[in-house]
Amino acid sequence: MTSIAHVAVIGLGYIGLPTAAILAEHGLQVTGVDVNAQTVAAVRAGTVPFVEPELGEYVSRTVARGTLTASTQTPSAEAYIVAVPTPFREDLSPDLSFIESAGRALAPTLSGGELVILESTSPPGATERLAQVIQQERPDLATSGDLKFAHCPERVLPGSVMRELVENDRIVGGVTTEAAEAAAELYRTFCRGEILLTDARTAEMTKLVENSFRDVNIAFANELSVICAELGINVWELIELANHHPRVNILQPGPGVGGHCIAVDPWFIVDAAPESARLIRSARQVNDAKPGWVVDQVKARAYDVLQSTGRPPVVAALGLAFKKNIDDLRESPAVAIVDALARQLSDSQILAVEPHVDRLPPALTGHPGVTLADGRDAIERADIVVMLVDHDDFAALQEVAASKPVVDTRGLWAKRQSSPRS
Ligand code: SAJ
Repeated sequence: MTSIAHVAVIGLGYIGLPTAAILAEHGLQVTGVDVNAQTVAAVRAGTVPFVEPELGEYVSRTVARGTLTASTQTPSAEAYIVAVPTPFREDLSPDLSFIESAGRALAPTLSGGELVILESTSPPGATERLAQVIQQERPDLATSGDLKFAHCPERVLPGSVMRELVENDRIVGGVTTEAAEAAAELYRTFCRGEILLTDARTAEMTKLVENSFRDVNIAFANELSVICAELGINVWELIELANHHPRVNILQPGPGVGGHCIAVDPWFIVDAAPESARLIRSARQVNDAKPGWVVDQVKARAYDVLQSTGRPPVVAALGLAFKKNIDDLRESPAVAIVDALARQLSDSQILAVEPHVDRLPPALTGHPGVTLADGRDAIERADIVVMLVDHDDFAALQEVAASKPVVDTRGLWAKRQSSPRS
């Protein structure tokens, strides 16, 4: 059992808020801290400022019970969990400024003996850097050496966060063994998975490696999709067949890799070891090049339509989210592709279909040729169909597109088998 009764969770985003709510659900007194006053007001009112299944119930219940509160100011607490963003800069190096300012904001509230956990995905050495920032602010506590620092990366999948927080195994890396053990006890209050202890740098690297593994595997699939297009082979069937081998598990090609993690975290490894991280860098480049390849595929078909009809084609773009069955359009390759098509086929009309949103994202509102449309209607009006997200809703629309040129980047419709030659 943890002896910690009051936790401050700094950063009420996709990870911080669920973590705050689940700790509060298990009886700890939790203060969620965020620089955004609107986020704080939403949580105080028992509501959630973004979509995540089940999170709303946890927040409203714990706020009503009084175990979860929110503030723009960091309070004194026995443990602090820092879950702020770690974006990368233009030169692809990690930006630790949010972590450092969280450290500076919490330093004055310390009195000695507290546990400070970094949850933000971070390059190796970031937890030690956070410790350094805090110790510089509080030289009085630095010498006594009894502040405890640990890194506990999250690995929950957006859309299943509340379940995965409880069920997933958890890596806990301490700057000292004592810190790792204290952090492990805190996570045991709600985590039913195995809790594995290590040092802070290994924990930081573990998280980066997990996402890089997936990125490299997806890059392999994306490279295969380009090769197969050249060779006239159905890549979906190819991967399905190869995956019947007991030791082969190739992921799926797509229009590129989106989201806030897999397309970002590998760069932290590249930045930390630029000479040696050759495969990891190359995978990022392959995945980042895929949207441009998709645009070229659509443009080739647009040229054919223009040649045969004498008018610019209407394009139906199916899906804008960064992956299937979610409403999150941020860092989405589908949005980047529609944006590029709108620029490069400026006389064409582009009918963007995204059943999970009711308005276009800001990146697309500036293009007069792009409008949000219903799936069936868009396909019926289109000369070319480009499938960008494999939302379940789109599976049934294959027939409507039967007679049209289709660029299926996800294989939702193209997963048919080739027939053997007789
Ligand atoms: N994608 C493909 N082909 C695939 C699988 C995914 O093109 O076979 C694309 C998706 O369409 C999407 C992108 O990759 O654009 C990322 O989607 P994802 O489902 O692979 O991952 P995220 O970003 O939603 O969540 C990942 C997860 N990491 C791993 O599975 C190793 C999650 O467990 C992490 O907690 C999360 O990153 C994070 O926060 O780091």
